[in-house]
Amino acid sequence: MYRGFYRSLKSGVAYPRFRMAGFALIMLALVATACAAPSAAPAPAQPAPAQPTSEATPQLLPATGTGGTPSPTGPAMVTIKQNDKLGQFMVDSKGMTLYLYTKDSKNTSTCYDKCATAWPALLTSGAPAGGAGVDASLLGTTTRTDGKMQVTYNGWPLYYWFKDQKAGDTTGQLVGGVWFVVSQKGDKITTPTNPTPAPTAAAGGQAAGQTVQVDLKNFAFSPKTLTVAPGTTVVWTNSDSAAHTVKADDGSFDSGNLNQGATFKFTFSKAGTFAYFCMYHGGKGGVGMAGQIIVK
Ligand SMILES: [Cu+2]
Repeated sequence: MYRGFYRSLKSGVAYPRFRMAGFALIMLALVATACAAPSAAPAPAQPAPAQPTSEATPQLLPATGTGGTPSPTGPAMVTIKQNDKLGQFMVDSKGMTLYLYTKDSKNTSTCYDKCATAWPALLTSGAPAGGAGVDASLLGTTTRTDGKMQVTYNGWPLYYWFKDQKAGDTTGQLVGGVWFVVSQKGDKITTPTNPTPAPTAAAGGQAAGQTVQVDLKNFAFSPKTLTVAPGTTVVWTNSDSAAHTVKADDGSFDSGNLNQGATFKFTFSKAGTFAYFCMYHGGKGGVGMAGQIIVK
């Protein structure tokens, strides 16, 4: 539903660039004043007008400047956004996705020069603030080599990705196998982002041969019920720090132990309803941590 919204928004916007520049400034001012009111789910319509064209550059992003040496505009604000592919992940006050770099060490950025041009640091000029869902005790800062303060979460320095153009974009996910969106707990989210969005469970059945994702998060399967076409491969990814399993009630599949970040795949070739559960936190018949795949 978000995707459809963005699509219609994109095709409907055709302002001349000089008008957009003024509009973008007004939007930045409006959004800046709204920073004091944390929101768990920024409205997609709010940040989108600031980057309406495919020519949008990182310079339009909040708190960033040119050449990877952005200037902080005040205390940074981070909050949580959700989509059905990645679950809940960290964004800035305008809904722009934030990333961690697995080559960084705790509280120390190793991303400078060209790296910092592609991945502008989330800078702050004061203690960063956390919106709804953010664990404020995990927020911190690290000083970059130019003396600027970068926001950290769970020790990970946070970055933007220059190719993200609007709120909700997560095109930096898995770039180089070292950049990840950041979970509420401050860990990398390992769920793949498909370049072409697959239809969601809410949109009805899937085309055969497709792959769909189920997240194991907060001791639940998300989505809990998924309807797919025969031939669909379901990929379960454990985003919790606790181990889980994916075990069919009828025994037709069993992942065994899945630690954090581990995945399990199963291709459903026959029609039917396949109930499954986590053997540590659920049971047969939909007890506790359980879900079902409806194949039709
Ligand atoms: Cu479990």
